[in-house]
Amino acid sequence: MKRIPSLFFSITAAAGIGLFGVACSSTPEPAKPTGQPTTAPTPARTVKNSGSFAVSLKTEPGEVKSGQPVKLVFSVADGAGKSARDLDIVHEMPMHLIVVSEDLSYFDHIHPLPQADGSLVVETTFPAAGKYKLYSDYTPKGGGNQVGQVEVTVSGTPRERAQLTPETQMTKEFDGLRVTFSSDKPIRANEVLMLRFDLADAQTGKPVTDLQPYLGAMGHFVVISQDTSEYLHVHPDDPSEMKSKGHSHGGDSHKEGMDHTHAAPPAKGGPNVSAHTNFAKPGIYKMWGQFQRNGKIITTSFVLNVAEGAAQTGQMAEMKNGKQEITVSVNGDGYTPGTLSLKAGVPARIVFKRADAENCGDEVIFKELDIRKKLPVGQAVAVEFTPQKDKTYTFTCGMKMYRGAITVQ
Ligand SMILES: [Cu+2]
Repeated sequence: MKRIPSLFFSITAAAGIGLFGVACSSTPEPAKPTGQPTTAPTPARTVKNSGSFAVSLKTEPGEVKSGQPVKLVFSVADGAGKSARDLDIVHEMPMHLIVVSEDLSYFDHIHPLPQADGSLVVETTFPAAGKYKLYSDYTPKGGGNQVGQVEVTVSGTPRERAQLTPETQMTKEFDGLRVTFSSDKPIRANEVLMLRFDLADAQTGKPVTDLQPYLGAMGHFVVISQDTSEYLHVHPDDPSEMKSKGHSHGGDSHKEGMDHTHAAPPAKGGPNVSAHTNFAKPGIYKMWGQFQRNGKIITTSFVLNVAEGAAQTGQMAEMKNGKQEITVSVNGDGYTPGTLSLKAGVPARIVFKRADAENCGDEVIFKELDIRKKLPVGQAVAVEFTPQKDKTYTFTCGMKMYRGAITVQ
């Protein structure tokens, strides 16, 4: 498996500025050998995002030890390196942070809160030594959704590495909740799939109808590839899903464990929750689903084996006014055609047409070209660039649910 270098920089635990201990001992202790090579300290761990923003992480204390609380301090900067403080409140929070261990056996979903100095802070405790991956999911005003990926190495007592084995049983029980996972078609890469979770009470076997919204949705799903390079955060298609608006978390007085209150009266949900997604590449993935019932968050998980997608031959472009041109239509099935074939060195014009509002393709992002365009319904929107030899370009919708690829000859 290959990591995507532009998305992911690995930085070891010796980085980070040790300021002062949080709730733990303030007596400086010599660092214990962790089996990890130590490197010269750098001011902070910085990662580039999929877009033009970057998030940096500083830990307090600098050395992160298993079983001991640590403060995670995030700072977001725009392409020019300027602090970007104005983050949209998405699902009631300015930043969602997903923490997983390298073997994907440990999962946490927490929320760094804005401080007076513009940073976002959350306290956490890593349960065991080893490497962890942190995904910071946030949306700077007008900048679109960003995911920063950073690795943290934790010293202390290690834990045995867990095997990631695809499920053979698609019904599992978690905290009194019996969850049956299914999909509308075989799980293959590069296809828009509907993932469905049927929920029953483990004790009575009765379908659950008293699901409560959690952070403005009936469920939150996070999907991560075995190599941790691919990250997806999806939400249910549920029409009763509540929109969070203006739920500000400004100021620095917020404490960990704050109550996520909802302005609207809670709607009841269940017994099934479904969401659409699209796996970029084949392989093993772990998927976590979070639901709320009786005020308690229940985290469920399934390990999936995503098969190779059907072989796709690229649609050839046609020459028009000295440019190679292709029209791509956007609808509930994604992009048609989904694979385009272009000639190197010839200016290309790709025209997107979004048929209706019944799909999430309201913007198109060309990651490699750093191009992001809104696709108003019924309007033709052109993306122009000159493809380079032997390159592959990809395009996705804002939520990365729809994916397209361009091969260059
Ligand atoms: Cu969250």
